[in-house]
Amino acid sequence: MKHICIITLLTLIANPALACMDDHAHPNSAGVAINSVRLVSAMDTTRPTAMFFTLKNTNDTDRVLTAVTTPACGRTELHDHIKDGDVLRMRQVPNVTLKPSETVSFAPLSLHVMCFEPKLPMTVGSNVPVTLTFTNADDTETQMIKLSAGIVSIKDAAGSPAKSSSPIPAGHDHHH
Ligand SMILES: [Cu+2]
Repeated sequence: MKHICIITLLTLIANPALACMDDHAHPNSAGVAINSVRLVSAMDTTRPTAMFFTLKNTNDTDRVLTAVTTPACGRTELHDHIKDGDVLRMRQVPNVTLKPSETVSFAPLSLHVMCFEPKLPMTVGSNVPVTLTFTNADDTETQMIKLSAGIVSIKDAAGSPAKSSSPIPAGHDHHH
């Protein structure tokens, strides 16, 4: 028994990278690392708002994001921006494909989740549940990943991956 333990320990020492990859290569059942999930606080229920995040496909095959839903929004759509002459216009896309090892950022003026009929109140610094649905390329496997989105103000919408896992600080009121 002692002998086996020593061998195991030596194996770990010899392959620290392997041990590390085992811990982190599959952050959820979809094999897609999801970071910086944030929903821009809505001011009223009639004006849509947007959700952003960063996705990294850790699989060696394609993964396809097909839907993002949250009870904070009456209805959601996946949107992209396309250049129409000099103007950037939004358009709905049916899904977003992540190539193996590809990182895709949903961000202002780029891909985003459009949140129609936002539910109020949306307090900056609070969290709402969100579900991301992924499939494989031939749509034979579906994974629904549940996590939470932080509510951010419009000025913090661009976000940064470094801030992702820490709580979003509330803005300071100015004082006289
Ligand atoms: Cu949009």
